[in-house]
Amino acid sequence: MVTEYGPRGPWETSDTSWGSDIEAPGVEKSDYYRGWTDVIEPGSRGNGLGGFAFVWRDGKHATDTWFPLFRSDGAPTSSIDALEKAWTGTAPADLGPEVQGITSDAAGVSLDPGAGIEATLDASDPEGGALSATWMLAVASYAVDNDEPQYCELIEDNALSVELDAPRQPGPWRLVGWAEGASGTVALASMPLEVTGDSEILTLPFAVDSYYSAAGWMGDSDELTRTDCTEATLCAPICHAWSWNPIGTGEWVGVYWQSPSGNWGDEQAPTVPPGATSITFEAWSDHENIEASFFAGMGTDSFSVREDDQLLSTEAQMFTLDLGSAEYTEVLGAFCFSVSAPDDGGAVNLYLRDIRWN
Ligand SMILES: [Ca+2]
Repeated sequence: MVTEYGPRGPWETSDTSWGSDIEAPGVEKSDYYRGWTDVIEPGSRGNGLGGFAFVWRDGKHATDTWFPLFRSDGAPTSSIDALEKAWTGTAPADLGPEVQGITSDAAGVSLDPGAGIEATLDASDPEGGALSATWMLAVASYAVDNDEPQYCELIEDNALSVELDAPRQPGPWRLVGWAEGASGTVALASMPLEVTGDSEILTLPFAVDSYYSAAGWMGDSDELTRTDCTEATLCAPICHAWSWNPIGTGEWVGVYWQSPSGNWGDEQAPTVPPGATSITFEAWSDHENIEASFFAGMGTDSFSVREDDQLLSTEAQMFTLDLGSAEYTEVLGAFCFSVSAPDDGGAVNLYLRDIRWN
């Protein structure tokens, strides 16, 4: 019995010179599943009981690509074709794309922020069918052990060859290309990118989730748990969902977005250039009239903006925090919310989406 089998983990594969994990392209992942099912097929050694393909679920988020056999929007990957053949003896009539990798002038080089990149997804359909592509720029991390949504952005070009701009924020990134054929089955290749420059200085405008973590839990946070936003979209603006079961009426709970994660003031915070005018975001709840406060700036920050008595409803609403007169430089707390327990003291779900410094 093989209790789980699949592609090698990030801890087993080679890294780039700057330390990013190198993810196997679609064909290589399919080969791992095929290889394992050949070995453990019942009868092949006389004692095989079978095994569990790792892992039979959707990606939790668009950036959770390493192990899931389904993309975050539910599309099956070509690795499932290999499993179907192993399990039933018959491959699907219309096989998914075979993706060998990405060819790009940005492979293995240091990029300036915003540099032009050309990339081609080396993909084909086994039956010779047409393929389209979905490209995304994502943070280098794979969310293998992390439920927190991570930043990514879609590139609005569905051709197998694209031109795009490198991220403007220095750091390790990756370019992910998904090929899709008529069957709806998808397969990816993933290329690490290195953007060099001063990573302590952010570039406006920015999505708060691209540089800050929703890690600073406060108040009645022992009763706060992460849940999922229900959207099954690919690389949508990051949506956070929490379920809070207050220990009583009169309680409150809050979350600060921090950089780096867990920084309450002991570590250097990123510098944000002057000129930001507002912080915008959407917020809602599963209850009507949940009372919320929204703020930015904490601890050693040289500014503080705050809006109290904001009411959340069951529909997503856009909120704005005015930064017009805020004199900030390093920003420790880029965003924060707190909410009060509902009048009945019962459990409440909270949603925050697409938090941006403009
Ligand atoms: Ca096909």
